[in-house]
Amino acid sequence: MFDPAAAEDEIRTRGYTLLPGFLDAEWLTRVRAALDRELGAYRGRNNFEGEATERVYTLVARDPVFQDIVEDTRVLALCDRFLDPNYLLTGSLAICIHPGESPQPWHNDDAFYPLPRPRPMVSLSTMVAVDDFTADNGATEMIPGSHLWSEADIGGDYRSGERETDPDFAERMAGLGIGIEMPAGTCLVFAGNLLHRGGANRTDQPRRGFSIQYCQPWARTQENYFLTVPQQQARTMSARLQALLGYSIHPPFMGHAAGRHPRKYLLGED
Ligand SMILES: O=C(O)CCC(=O)C(=O)O
Repeated sequence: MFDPAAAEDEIRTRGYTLLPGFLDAEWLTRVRAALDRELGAYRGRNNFEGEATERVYTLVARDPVFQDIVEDTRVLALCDRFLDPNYLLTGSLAICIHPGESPQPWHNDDAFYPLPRPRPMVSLSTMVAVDDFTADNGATEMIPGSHLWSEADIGGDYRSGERETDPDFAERMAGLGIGIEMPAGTCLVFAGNLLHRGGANRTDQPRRGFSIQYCQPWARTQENYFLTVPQQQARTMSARLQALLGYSIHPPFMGHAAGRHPRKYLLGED
C-alpha cells in the first residue's frame, strides 16, 4: 500500500524509498515486450554510460506503456512533494547492464546544475527493476544520507561522469554504498542529489531496468523532447504528459512559444 507521507519521509532522511509491486503483471509484460524490441542496438560510449551497458533514451516516445508510467500517480505524488508545480520530465531511459560490466562512477543525477551543496534536489529519479536486481547482477547502489552532504563532504571531482579524477574518492566512498536488491517490478525513487551508481554485473545474464526522472520547472532538462518526440506524436498525448514534456508555462512566462502558450502552439489553437 503506497503511503506518500512515509515515502517522502524516507526520501528526506536517507535519500530514497522503494515502491514494491510498482509495475503490475500487465505493465511488466508490456515493458519487457517493448524492451525486447528496443534493446540490442547500442553500447555505452564511455565509462559513465558503461561500455558493457546499453542505454535506450526517450522511452516516452517508444511505447505507450512508458507514457502511462511517466504519468503514474504515485510517483507524481512524490514529485509534488519535492518539486515546484510545472515540473518537467528530464529523462526516460532503459539501462541494461550486461555481464562483465564494472561499477559505474559514483554520481548524483542532478550534479550538472552548478549549485553549491548542501542544497535541495533539482530532480527526482526513479529506477524500475525489469529483472530482479541482485547484488551480483548490477543492483543500483546508494549511499544513504549523501543527499545531505556538502561539497566538502563529497570532495573531489565527481561531476565529470567520465571518471573519478580524485584518486581518493573511490576509496573514501568504499563501504558506504549499499546494493538495492529488489524484485522485478519494484520502483526505487531517489533524490537527484543522492550519490549512487549502477553495480557490477558478475552474472551471465543482463540486468534490465529503466529510469524516469523529473526536474524543477526552471531547470534545463537532460533530454530534448522537443526534438525527440515528433510534434505529431506529442499532439496525441495527454495534456498532463504534454506539460511534462515542456508544453507548459512556468509562470510568468518560461517556456512560451513566440509569445503563446506552447500547448496551444502545438495544437494550432489561437
Ligand atoms: O543502472 C543503474 O542501476 C544506475 C544507473 C545510473 O545511476 C545512471 O546512469 O545515472
